[in-house]
Amino acid sequence: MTKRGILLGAAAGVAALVALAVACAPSAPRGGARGSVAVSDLAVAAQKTYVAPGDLDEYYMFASGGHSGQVYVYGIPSMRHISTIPVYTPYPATGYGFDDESKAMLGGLTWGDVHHPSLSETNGDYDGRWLFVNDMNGRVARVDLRDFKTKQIFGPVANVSGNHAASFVTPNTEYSMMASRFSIPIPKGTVVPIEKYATDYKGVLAAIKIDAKTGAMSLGWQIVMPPFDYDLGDAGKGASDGWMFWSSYNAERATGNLETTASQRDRDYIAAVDWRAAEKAAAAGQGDLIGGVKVLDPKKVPGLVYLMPCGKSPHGVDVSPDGKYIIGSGKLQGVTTAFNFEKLQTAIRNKDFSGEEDGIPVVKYESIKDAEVPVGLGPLHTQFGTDGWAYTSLFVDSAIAKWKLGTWEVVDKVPMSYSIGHLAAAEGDTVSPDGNWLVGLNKLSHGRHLSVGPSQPESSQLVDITEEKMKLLYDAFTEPEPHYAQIVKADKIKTIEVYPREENKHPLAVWDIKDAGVSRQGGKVIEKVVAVRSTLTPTAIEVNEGETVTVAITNIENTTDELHGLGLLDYNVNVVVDPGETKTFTFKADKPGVFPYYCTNFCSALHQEMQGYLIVKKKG
Ligand code: RUQ
Ligand code: CUA
Repeated sequence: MTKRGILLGAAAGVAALVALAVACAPSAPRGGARGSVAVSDLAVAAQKTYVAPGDLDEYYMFASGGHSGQVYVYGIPSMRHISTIPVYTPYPATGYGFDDESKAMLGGLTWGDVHHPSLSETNGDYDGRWLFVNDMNGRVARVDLRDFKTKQIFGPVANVSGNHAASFVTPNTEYSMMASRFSIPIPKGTVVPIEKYATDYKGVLAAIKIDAKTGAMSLGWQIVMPPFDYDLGDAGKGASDGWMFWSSYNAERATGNLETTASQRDRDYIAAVDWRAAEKAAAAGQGDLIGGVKVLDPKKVPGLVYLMPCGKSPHGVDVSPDGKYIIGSGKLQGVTTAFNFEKLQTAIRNKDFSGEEDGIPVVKYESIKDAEVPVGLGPLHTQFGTDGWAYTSLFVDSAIAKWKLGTWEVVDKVPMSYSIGHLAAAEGDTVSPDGNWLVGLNKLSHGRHLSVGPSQPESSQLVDITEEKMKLLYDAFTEPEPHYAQIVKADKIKTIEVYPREENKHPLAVWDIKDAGVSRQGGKVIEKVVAVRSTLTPTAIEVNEGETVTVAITNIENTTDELHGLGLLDYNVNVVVDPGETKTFTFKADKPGVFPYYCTNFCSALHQEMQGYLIVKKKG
C-alpha cells in the first residue's frame, strides 16, 4: 500500500499519531525553533512524513555525495537513508573498489566529486533504467537501476577539465552532457603561462553518447569555447528539444582572485548549443584533432553555439517542463531571469546580436528575455511543479521562492533553516513534475541536530508543495555533500534481488562445490571459490610465496539478501558477492604464513563458521 493509501485507510492509526504528536508537542521546543510553530502544524507534518513500519516510501531520492564520491538513496517522504551506491570511491561495505572488476573501473583514482545525478529519460520522463553522475575529474558514471550498481565509469574525457556542468541527459537519453569548469590549455599536458589565460586557455563542452539499449557511454562530440567557467546545464525539452544550455561565470576571462576579478561585468553568459547541429557536424568529420579527439570550433562551424547574456555570475540554468522557458539565476542578484526559447530562435534568425566572443554570436539580452522575476537574494536553482509553478532556491535569503511561469508573480516564500543550495522536486526535471514534494539541499546544518563536533553533517529539508503555501515538514541530516538530487516515483524502478544464473557469463564462475579449487596457468594461480551457506569452498588455499593469485568467488545462493563476503586478513582483501554473482580479486602472495579468511556478511546461524585459511608456503 502506498503512503497515501495507508493514510486514508488507517484513519484510526493516524488519529492516534496526531494525538501523540499533540500530546508530545508542549514539552518539545528544545531547540527553540519549534516555539513559534503551532502544535496542529506539527501534527500535520508528522502525519505527512510518517511512514509506518513495513510501509514503503512513495519516491526514491538519489542524492549526490559530493567528494565522498558516492550516491545516496533516500526514501521520500520519510527521508530515511536506504542505501549507498558506491561510484567513484571504494566502499568496503559492499567490497566496491577491492575486486578486480571495480578496481579496473576506478582506474587508480580513489576519489571523485559527484555533483549532478541525472536519471535516464524517455520522452522527457524518467524511465527508471539508469542514473548518470558526473565527477569533477572529467568522468561520468552509469548506475544500473536494476541492481543499483555502478556499471561503467567513462573518462577522464580528453580536454574537459573540472567536469562540474554535467551529467544532464537529453529527453531521450541520447547524450549525457559535460563541460569544463576550469578552462585550461588544451590538450591536457600543454603548459601556457597564466598571463595568456584570456586567449590560450579553453573551455570545452562535450556530449557523451549513450547506447539506447545498453546504456554504454562513448564520446559523441566536443566544442571548444572561450575560457569561461562552465557551471551548470540543462537539456532543452518539448519546444526546445535538441538544444542544450550551459551557464557560465567569468565572462571577464579573469584569473587570480576570482571573487572580485570575475565579478566585474554585469552579465555573464548561458551557452545555448544546437546539439543536433553539433551531432551532424561531427558525423560529417568536421573538427580539429585535439588530445586525440575531434573538437568542433564554433568559429569554423557557425550555427552551433550562441551566447545568452545572463545576470551576474549565473549558477543554475533550468528549462521549464514545456521547454518554453530557460531560467537563469545570477547568484549575485535579486532576480532570476526567464528567457523565452521562441524569442531566442527569432533573434538567431534575425541575427539580433549585440557582439561576439571568439566568433560566437552574443544574442541581445532584451530580445530574448521575458521577465526578471524578483524572487529574492542569491537565486541558485529552479525546480518545477504542476500548473506552471516554479521554485527557486535563494542562498543568501536562505529560502525558497514560489512563483508562476508566464505571469511571473512571486506568491510565497518559505525560509530554509540554513543556506540552501540545490533543491529537488518530485519528478522535477521531467516534462510532468508531480508537484507534491520539494527537498531543499542545504549547505550548512549547524545547530539543529545532536552535536557531533566540528565536522557537521549536511542538512536537507522536506517541503510540502501541494497547497498554496509551502510548508516545511521535516529535517534530515544527509551524507556529505548533497549537491543535487533527483526524486523519482518508486514504481518506476524495477529491481532484481538475485542475479539470474543464466546471465552470469563470468568465465571463472562455478556453480557446484566439486568444481571449486586451484589451477595453475602460466605461473599464475587461479582459485575458484564457491560461497553458499555456510562454507567458503575450498576451506584452505595453498600457494607458494611470490605467486600471483586470482581468486574468483561465486555466490551460488538464489535467495534474497543471502550475501556472502570474503575478508582475507593481512592482505587487504575484502569482497562481497550478491546471490548469483561472481567477482575476482588478484594479489601477489608476497608474505609467507597462514592467513585466515572468513565471510564478512552475516548470512546464517553458522555464519561464524564460514571461514578458511590461505597458506603461503615459504620459498626454497
Ligand atoms: S552546484 S548549489 Cu555543484 Cu550543482 Cu549548485
Ligand atoms: Cu556467508 Cu556469512
